[in-house]
Amino acid sequence: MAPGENFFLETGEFPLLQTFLAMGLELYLDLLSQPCRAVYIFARKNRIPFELRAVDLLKGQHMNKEFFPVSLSSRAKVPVLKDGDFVLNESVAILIYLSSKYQTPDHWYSADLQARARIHEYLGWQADCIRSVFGVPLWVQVLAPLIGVQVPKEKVEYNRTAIDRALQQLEDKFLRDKPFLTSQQVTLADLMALEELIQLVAVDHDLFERWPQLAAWRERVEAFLGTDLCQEAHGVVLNILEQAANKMLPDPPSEMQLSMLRRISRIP
Ligand SMILES: N[C@@H](CCC(=O)N[C@@H](CS)C(=O)NCC(=O)O)C(=O)O
Repeated sequence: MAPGENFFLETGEFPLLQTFLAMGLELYLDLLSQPCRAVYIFARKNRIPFELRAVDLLKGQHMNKEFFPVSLSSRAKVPVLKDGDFVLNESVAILIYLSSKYQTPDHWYSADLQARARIHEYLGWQADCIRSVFGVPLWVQVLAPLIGVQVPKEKVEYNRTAIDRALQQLEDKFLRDKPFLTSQQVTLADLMALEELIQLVAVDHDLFERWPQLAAWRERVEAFLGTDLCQEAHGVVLNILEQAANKMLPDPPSEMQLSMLRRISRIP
């Protein structure tokens, strides 16, 4: 292991260590989730020490008090940050908290008013135009079939159109002729966008071939983050088709199936 690489810990077998570290930073994450990967990569890249509390969504662990105390999130969603007694939901809030508390390099979340406003402009747009759209193909191809559901063709078509529209806007409205989405350097916007795009690539490996400008942007962001970190963080989701084909994904428990059905019914 390279020096400085051991800054996160899994402490399940060491209760004393667990108690000691409970005073420090804990991150409840499942790397299958886009916002969780953004938080994970940000903490790792910035060498922020944290205890990883892995929550396997497909096994319904976010609904199980043993893995995910109710006090952490009224909505049973990851990511969650716990810093001593302070509990924080929402990936963007978590990223901003970490960037301020650990004074990460300014380019991530610039102190410059207008540069910061551009990051929020992107994040607001992403919440409207990407968040509910880019995750759908994974539901169509992997998650819905896990519980025996097929998403209707019209919805799949509608989603495809919405994805293309959003990708075009990413290039035209945000990237334009800059190296990164909102500035000349990597920001929280690039990290959040990359993780949403990775969710698409997981089930459409050739996606970036059709979007060369975005492909070049992805290369720049990943080169900055580091290949090893990206491979580690993206490995789970990028292998999901293979795992599904080999029947290696868990059967979601019944309480999880209900919430999956609700999520599928919200696909427009
Ligand atoms: N807006 C939230 C979204 C969190 C979220 O939707 N998390 C999903 C995983 S991507 C989750 O925990 N889903 C579990 C469920 O809804 O049952 C954020 O950015 O943190």
